[in-house]
Amino acid sequence: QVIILGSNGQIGTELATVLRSKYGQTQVVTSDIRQPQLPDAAGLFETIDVLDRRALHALFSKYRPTQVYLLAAILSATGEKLPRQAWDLNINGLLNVLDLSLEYGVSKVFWPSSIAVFGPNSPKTNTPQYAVMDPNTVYGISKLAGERICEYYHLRFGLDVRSIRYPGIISWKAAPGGGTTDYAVHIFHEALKHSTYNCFLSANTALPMLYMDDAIRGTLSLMDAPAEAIRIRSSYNLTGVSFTPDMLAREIRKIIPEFVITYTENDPRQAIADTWPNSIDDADARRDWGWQPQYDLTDITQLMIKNLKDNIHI
Ligand code: VAH
Repeated sequence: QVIILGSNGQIGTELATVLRSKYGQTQVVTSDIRQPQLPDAAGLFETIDVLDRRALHALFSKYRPTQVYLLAAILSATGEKLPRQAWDLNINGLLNVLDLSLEYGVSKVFWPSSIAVFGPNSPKTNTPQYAVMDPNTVYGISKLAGERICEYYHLRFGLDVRSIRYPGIISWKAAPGGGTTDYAVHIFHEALKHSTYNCFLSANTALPMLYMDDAIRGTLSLMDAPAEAIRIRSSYNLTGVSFTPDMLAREIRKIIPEFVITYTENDPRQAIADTWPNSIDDADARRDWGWQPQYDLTDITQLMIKNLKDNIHI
């Protein structure tokens, strides 16, 4: 069986659907710290706190998972409001899952890192797989430390743990929570509701982004690759397309001509975004396990507006 920890989140929600279609409805157990808003279709949901080691032990004992996806985390902006909780969840949650995965012989573990592992002195453009990494957010620091811990558990104990440095992820099914890149999701909701959006990042803040379908497909490609193909056990750089709020607004205006974007000053998320890369070099993922993004900015804009209109009844 497959267990997804943190299945209520932006990625977990969609990963659950795709993994259930791949492995079967009853083969995927979803779990999070609280019940999902919509009852779980397959009914295999467990309320669990990944910091509760005993409860996690009971979960692994009950389901004997062959794969575990750990998506429970506190993201960048929220992490700056709750630094100790972010470090605790992001690191001790990971350690609990890695230890139990070893104890129960889990064959594969997935853990998401982030381009937030790069910092103010990392190269900004086409940031390479290996670079100076001086993240100055608790989220980025915890993800950098987490990468080193994953690589250690692989090298020292032989655990097949695999990881991707996700850029900002854009999706319509589940709202993101507490991220810095989330402007690129909120903007679509606001554009459809009010034809205007007050953006918390400046017009020329370029960030690497990825459409959710690309992120999910990339994650499954990584997890399905033969172990010997995985040459990086910290975490793979990955990206789809880089753009600025101004570029995104122009793309939206091709569909909603009256759309107007305005910009707030001094939002704390600007300082976070300024430490992150503008674009990412993901050559290692392309070479090792055939990564290739499929959605560009035009595709993303068209799909977000269409799907939000058809499904969210804005
Ligand atoms: C965040 N969406 O904004 C996450 C992600 C690269 C950004 O890690 O914190």
